[in-house]
Amino acid sequence: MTDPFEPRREHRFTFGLWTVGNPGRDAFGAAVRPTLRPPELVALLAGVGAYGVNLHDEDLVPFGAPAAERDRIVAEFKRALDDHGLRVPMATTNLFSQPVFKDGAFTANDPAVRAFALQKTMRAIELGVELGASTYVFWGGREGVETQAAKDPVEALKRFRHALNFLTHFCRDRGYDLRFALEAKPNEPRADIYLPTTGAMLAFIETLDHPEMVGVNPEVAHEHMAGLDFTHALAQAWERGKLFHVDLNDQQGPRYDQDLRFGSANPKAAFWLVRFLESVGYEGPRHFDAHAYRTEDVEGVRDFARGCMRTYLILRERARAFDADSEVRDLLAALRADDGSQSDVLGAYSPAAARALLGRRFEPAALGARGYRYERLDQLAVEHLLGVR
Ligand code: GCO
Ligand code: MN
Ligand code: MN
Repeated sequence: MTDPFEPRREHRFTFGLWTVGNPGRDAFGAAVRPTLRPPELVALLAGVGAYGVNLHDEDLVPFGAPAAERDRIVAEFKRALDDHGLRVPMATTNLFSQPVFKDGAFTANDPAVRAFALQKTMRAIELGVELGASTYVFWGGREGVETQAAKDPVEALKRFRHALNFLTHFCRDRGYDLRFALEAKPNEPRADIYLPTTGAMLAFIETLDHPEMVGVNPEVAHEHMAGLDFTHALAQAWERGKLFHVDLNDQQGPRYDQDLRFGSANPKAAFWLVRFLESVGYEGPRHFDAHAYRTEDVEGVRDFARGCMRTYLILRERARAFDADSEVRDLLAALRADDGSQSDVLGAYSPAAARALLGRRFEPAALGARGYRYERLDQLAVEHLLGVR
């Protein structure tokens, strides 16, 4: 029998070069795994059933590499993609590793740093387009502060807006068919980062010159670091047609960004988010922005990557089983029951509807006495999740 949870190309799972390529370096210790070259990472991902690979400019081309070297590296990478049938759906810019970006990039106080950040991003966009990317991610990296003395927060927003406007105009001028996806994170590596949540990004997007080109890339860990519900972030983005990309991983509460294997820390939150993505018909890539435990060797990295994808597929199956369960269906039908008796006042506003509503008598005591059966419903979800139903 074929394994229904075996990841395959058609599932559209993607990983960043920086995720499976993470050699385990952290703030307290050195690398623990060999640094695999990008073509080797392409082979590794193809071997575990991924659909594509995403990258920062510097994951592929070292910072400051001369043009000839860049072209050689890109050609070799493209050959590896062709040989293994992998795509590059998303690309992004590293605007955080080099010392020049220690005060941020688009929001840095030094105008020369801001201009350099724009130039680096334009070149990285050219690289992404050359590799066939259709989504371009902007994660703020160091766009923040340790002290409010450092930057005027209103000015910082204006700078960030200027940069995004400049880059949308650049893409339109060049005829690039790219959509931008803004990724929020509340903190790390700066003490506080601007536009810290997906909701903040969504409000900001409406202030841009070309909001139609710009959506979001919510990340599980980042919303959880802010103590927020990830499915709500997804829903707000989806409802505005702004869910352009998603970063799947896991996180144990508000602490440093852990980038854990998808579903490994909060399987229940992962269950709800998979159910959401599948039920609304999200068609973008399912991107894993996570990395293997520092205890792992390269085989452990494969275990990690397979684990992310298998857990997604298992949760998808569990969510379908939950929604097909007749007891769940009955409970949900009862919750959604509507006898139409309020439809005259719950439609669009009109003076007549307002008059009708002001004159209506309600029975708040009776309404308040109702039990909603959410305990039973949630227990059913838990039992499906735990595999006993
Ligand atoms: C992080 C971020 C990054 C971004 C990546 C792509 O917390 O480090 O999640 O991994 O997703 O830079 O923009
Ligand atoms: Mn992250
Ligand atoms: Mn991310």
